Formats: sequence, structure tokens, C-alpha cells
Amino acid sequence: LGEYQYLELLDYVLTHGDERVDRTGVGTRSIFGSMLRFDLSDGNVPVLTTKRVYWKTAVKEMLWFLTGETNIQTLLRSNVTIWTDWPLARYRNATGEQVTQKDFEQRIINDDAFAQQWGDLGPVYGKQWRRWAGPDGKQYDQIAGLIETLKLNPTSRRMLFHGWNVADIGDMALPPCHMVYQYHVTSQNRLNCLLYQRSADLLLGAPFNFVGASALQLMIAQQTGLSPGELVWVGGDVHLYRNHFDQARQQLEREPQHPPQMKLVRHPGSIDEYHIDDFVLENYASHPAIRAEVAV
Ligand code: DHF
Ligand code: TMP
Repeated sequence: LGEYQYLELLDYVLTHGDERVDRTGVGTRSIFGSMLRFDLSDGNVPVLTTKRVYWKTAVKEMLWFLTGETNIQTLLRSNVTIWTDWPLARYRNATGEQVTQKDFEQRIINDDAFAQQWGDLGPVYGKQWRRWAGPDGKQYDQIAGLIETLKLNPTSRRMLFHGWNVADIGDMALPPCHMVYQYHVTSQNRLNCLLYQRSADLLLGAPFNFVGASALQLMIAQQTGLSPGELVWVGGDVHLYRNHFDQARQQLEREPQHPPQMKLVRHPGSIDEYHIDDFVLENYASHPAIRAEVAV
């Protein structure tokens, strides 16, 4: 069961992680290099059961990446607040105004000019995935290219898309964490995905990344006439923040349940036409949510 692998990793980082100071100043225990494998072939998806995971939020985030947008306005309009902290910190630093998160979010939602000035994360995921700018000024749609290759040449070893656009890193609110997605088709027509994540907040971020990658794998499989296979997750710097240790211990005391199944209830004509109501999660029996602060 994939969730046991996750819990084992959580336990390992907690007990053997290298203690260090990180960019955020919070401090982490960290290990370098790990792999988790999740089997999606029987409909199961890695939505953790040892705590409640807000899977719809993670799927909405993935759908937002696919639109190519980088402004949090559309995310906020769909009630997703997980990216607010970074534009908010920037706004507070620039203006010295101690606006509350709620007020800031309302302003982004209602005031387009304000959103344009303060709500953009820079050329992050959506921009690089859908509109990577070449030196010639041409824009490259990596997702469309991937789907085309999956259909025309599924034995290709070049089926991937990448977020790490070196020239743009300096303009991003955060350089991409989930960075490379590579795909592979088996002789049984199963679509595998390997996600390379250079930096993983194991308690808060990673569970969302498993859900986002799974949802994407389901969509791409549907669009290419394949069935989902394995999701292989590879982490670079895999860490637990100091203020997440108690939450990790609490989670480790819980018994994992059978994973839920994610289904697509509609077959849209293209990768660009999915919305959140196309996803249902069945048999999700989870332990209660575990609250944790995100390090900004
Ligand atoms: N920075 C850090 N330090 N860790 C992250 O995981 C992270 N993730 C980012 C951006 N920067 C980050 C984007 N993804 C949450 C989950 C994912 C995410 C950002 C935040 C989060 O706070 N999750 C909570 C609340 C979920 C909700 O309110 O819907 C959780 O309990 O899962
Ligand atoms: P870094 O850029 O200094 O590595 O900080 C990014 C932090 O955010 C790090 O703790 C990893 C975490 N993170 C995830 O785990 N998943 C995500 O999807 C994102 C955006 C960030």
C-alpha cells in the first residue's frame, strides 16, 4: 500500500533527518533522495487516509495550472487559498500595510487592477507548462506536445514536461517544486508517471502533490485512450518543518485505511475542458484533518 511507504518516509525523516536551517527560517529535518510508488491501475489514488486531505483543492490547483494562468485571482474565485501567503507577504513588504489575509483575498477577487498588480505569482507552473517562451519569441505548449506524442509515438522516451525555466526563475514567487513530469506507456497500454519534486514539504505540500499528479494522470490517460498505471514520486530535498513534528507523530499513530478511488464522470473533448465536477472520489474514509502552519 502506497500510504505505508509515505508513513515510513515520514517516520524516517522525523527520526533520522539532518537538522538544518532553511530559507524560511523555520528549520527542518531533511533527507536527500527518496521514492514512493503508487498503483493507480485498480482505480485507487493516493489521497492519504491518515489525515483528511482536501483533495478538491489539490485538483482545482492542478486545473488552474492547466489553464496556463499564474494569477491567484481565479484560484481565489474557486475558493482555493493555498497560494495567498506569497503575494500577501509581497504586498505587506512593499506597502507596510498590515492587511488581513481575508481582506487581501477579497480585494484580489473584486478588483482586477489590484489583482493584476499584486496577485500574480510570476511565470510559474501554468506559464511554463502551456506558454514556455523560446528565444525566438515562439510559445511552446508542453502539455499539448506531450499528449500528441502519447497518441502518436507512445514508446517515446521523451515524454515529459518541465517547469524549471532557468531564465524565468528570478521572476517567480517560488521556483517550481514539482518540477518534471515524465510519462511512460506499458505494452498493456497503461500510462505511468514519474514526478520529480526537487523540494518536498512532506507534511503539507507532498500530500497535495500526490493528488494533483494523480488527477493529471487520470486526465491524460483519458485523453489518450490509455488506462492509469503507476505514479512514481521522487523527492530531492524531502523535509519536515520543525513546527510539523507533533503533527507528524500524531499522524504516525493512525492506522491507514484502504485508499479511495478517483473517477472521471465525463469525457471532455480536450485536456482544456475539465472542471472540478468531473472528478468524484469514492470510498474516502479518512482520519480527521491535522492543522499545520505553512512556512512562507
Ligand atoms: N511552501 C511550503 N513551505 N510548503 C508547502 O507545502 C508549500 N506549498 C505551496 C506553496 N508553498 C509552500 C503550494 N501548495 C497547503 C497545501 C499545498 C500548498 C500550499 C499550502 C496547505 O496549507 N494545506 C493545508 C490547508 C488546506 C486548505 O486550507 O485547503 C492542509 O491542511 O493541507
Ligand atoms: P524552496 O523553494 O526553498 O524549496 O521552498 C519551497 C517549499 O515549498 C518547500 O518546503 C517545498 C514546498 N512545496 C511543496 O512541498 N510542494 C509544492 O507543491 C510547493 C509549491 C512547495
